[in-house]
Amino acid sequence: MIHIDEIRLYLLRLPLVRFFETSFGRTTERQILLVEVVQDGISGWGEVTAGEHPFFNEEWTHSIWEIVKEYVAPRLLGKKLERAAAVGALSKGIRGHNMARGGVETAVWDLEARLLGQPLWQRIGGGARPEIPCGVSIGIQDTVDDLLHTIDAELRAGYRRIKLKIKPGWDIDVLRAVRQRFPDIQLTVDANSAYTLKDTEHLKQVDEFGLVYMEQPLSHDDIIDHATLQQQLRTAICLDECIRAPRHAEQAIALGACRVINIKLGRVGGFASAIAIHNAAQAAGIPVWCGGMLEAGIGRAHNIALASLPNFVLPGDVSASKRYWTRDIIQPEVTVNADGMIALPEGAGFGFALDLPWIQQLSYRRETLRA
Ligand code: OSB
Ligand code: MG
Repeated sequence: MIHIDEIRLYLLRLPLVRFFETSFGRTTERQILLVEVVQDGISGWGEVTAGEHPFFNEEWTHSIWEIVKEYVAPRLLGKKLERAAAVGALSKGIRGHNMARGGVETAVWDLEARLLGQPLWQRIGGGARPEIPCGVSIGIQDTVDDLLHTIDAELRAGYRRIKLKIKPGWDIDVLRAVRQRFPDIQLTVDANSAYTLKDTEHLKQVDEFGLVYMEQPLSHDDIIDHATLQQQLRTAICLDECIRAPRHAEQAIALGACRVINIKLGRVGGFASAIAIHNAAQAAGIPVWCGGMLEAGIGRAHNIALASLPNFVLPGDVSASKRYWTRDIIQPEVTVNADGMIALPEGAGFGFALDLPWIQQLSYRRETLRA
């Protein structure tokens, strides 16, 4: 039985080892919001995956804080629940704000697994494979030369697929240069909604590069336009931003708007929703992979558990801690072996220890919420 006595929020400032640039902007430092849920002195932890600005979706660090405090926490505190899977339904009346809800929901899943002494990956029905295949997402660089060097280094580190961020002005010519240098690698691109259907002829040029898929070329909220574009492309479309709930996955699949889905815990509101999307895609023969939001260790560990479900057959964006941080907030840090795989951890819950002194040192805003 789950009954959360206390929810503690922590806001951390954590500089990235190197800037990360997408079509909607450059990030040099993350604001990481952690959620600790406490029951009888035992803690479960979640990490909110929202960005520092409402540019990926409508959420951002400070909207999360308010939504959790005013709406999500009051609906959970003092309630008795059979299972972590029931947390999502408590905040159903809140429209949108999936990342706020997901930060809390994933913390309760971690708590439940710890209370049962079970690894989180086992708790969610994962463990389909002992290690998960990893790719990297490489941001827009200052020069094509920088990009080629970065790709070379990531391939040497063992990563199994390379995803390039693209935008108008950093797309076809860049792809041509990359393919010339690396003709055989598993390659994908992600536009984060930088194009419209007016760019159809331009986008059709990606067909010559043998990409595994092109991620979210069109508007963040438009499944129908993606269906129109998919009909005119040989390259598979992978949806990210558009898929916020199982219903969106079902609709996108039915409309032929994508042939691949990127699942992110925060974007879909937590594990229950992520598992349902995974299952719907699996039933339709659509492969999925686990996306990333530049997470610190807790979010990264949750992603590792998720990516162990059977239909996560494509390498995802979950990679080693050291690509992001000089010192992560968990121990050991997430590492990737020479074959580009991350081993599932053995411990209970998300399976890594927290570096609590480091978390305390990094956090500059804290609040405890009680029933
Ligand atoms: O669209 O997948 C995306 C990072 C921030 C916001 C959106 C996205 C990304 C990434 C990075 O691609 C994935 C990662 O390395 O965590
Ligand atoms: Mg994406």
